[in-house]
Amino acid sequence: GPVLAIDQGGTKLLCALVEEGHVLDQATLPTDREAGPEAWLDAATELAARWEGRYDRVGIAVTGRISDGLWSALNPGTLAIPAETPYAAMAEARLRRPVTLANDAQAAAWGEHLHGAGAGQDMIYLTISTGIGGGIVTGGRLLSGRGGLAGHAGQMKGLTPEKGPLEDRMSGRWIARAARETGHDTDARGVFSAARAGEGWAEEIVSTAAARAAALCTDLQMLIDPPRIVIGGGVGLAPGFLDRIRAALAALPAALRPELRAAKLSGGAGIIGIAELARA
Ligand code: ADP
Ligand code: BMX
Repeated sequence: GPVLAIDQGGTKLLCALVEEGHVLDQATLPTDREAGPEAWLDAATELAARWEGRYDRVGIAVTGRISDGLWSALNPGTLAIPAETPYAAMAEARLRRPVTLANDAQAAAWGEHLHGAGAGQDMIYLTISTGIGGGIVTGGRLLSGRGGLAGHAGQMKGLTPEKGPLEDRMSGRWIARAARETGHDTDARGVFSAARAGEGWAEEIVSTAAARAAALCTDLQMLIDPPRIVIGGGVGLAPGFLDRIRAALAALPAALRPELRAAKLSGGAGIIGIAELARA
């Protein structure tokens, strides 16, 4: 039967009723970033009320690290989750159904693998959104790792750990911050539309983010060498962004060049993936 699927991101909450890879109905709310886990669960419960009686399982995909049903932030700037929040137990008590909890990008990787651009092959999924998250599927298995870290590409620091995680230099939050630093008070969406309108400051920010995302993709290709890297997230799927990443990679020899695909489930990858994980 249908699964109640919840995707709690740093910017938005998406809830849906999902059956066998299909979204039957969905509803969304902006994330109240200051509110905390109880209030985020309140918001999800409120959205889910319209489907009461229609599901017997719940899947929750969240930004942040999941280990043994406990939820923690790696980057509190993406969302400030208190350390080791017992979210699976909290959600089970509230929704009175078995709850499966996983990282959002890992869940989305699984969704794209089964029903989207992953085409059932080995793949890396990269979401470029509030932060940057990732998921790895290899040999038909979704990797979660020892304690939930597997795929956290945005948390890598490369050779400049003092500058913080890579996502703080190319995510949606970075784009908004870079805009503020040039005197433009807008979010990533605003920066993309200014770039389309030909504004130089915005063009510069978008192309910097794309060049950095391209470098991250080449590193991931070296690590796993997957047949494809699937790109999702509000920034990743913004018009023109994938083409810019591809352009930045065009000069690479074919053996080193990542094969990039846009997430076929677009914003629904997380809810479809977590619904599948909850059914298993
Ligand atoms: P979440 O991080 O909550 O999962 P999203 O995947 O929608 O949510 O990512 C949110 C980020 O994507 C924000 O920084 C937002 O400004 C940006 N974003 C959303 N839509 C667009 C768009 N059409 N163009 C550019 N940026 C976008
Ligand atoms: C990261 C990290 C990841 C997450 C990724 C994308 C936290 C709170 N989140 O900073 O676990 O997968 O962001 O999350 O440490 P999104 O909200 O941008 O989709």
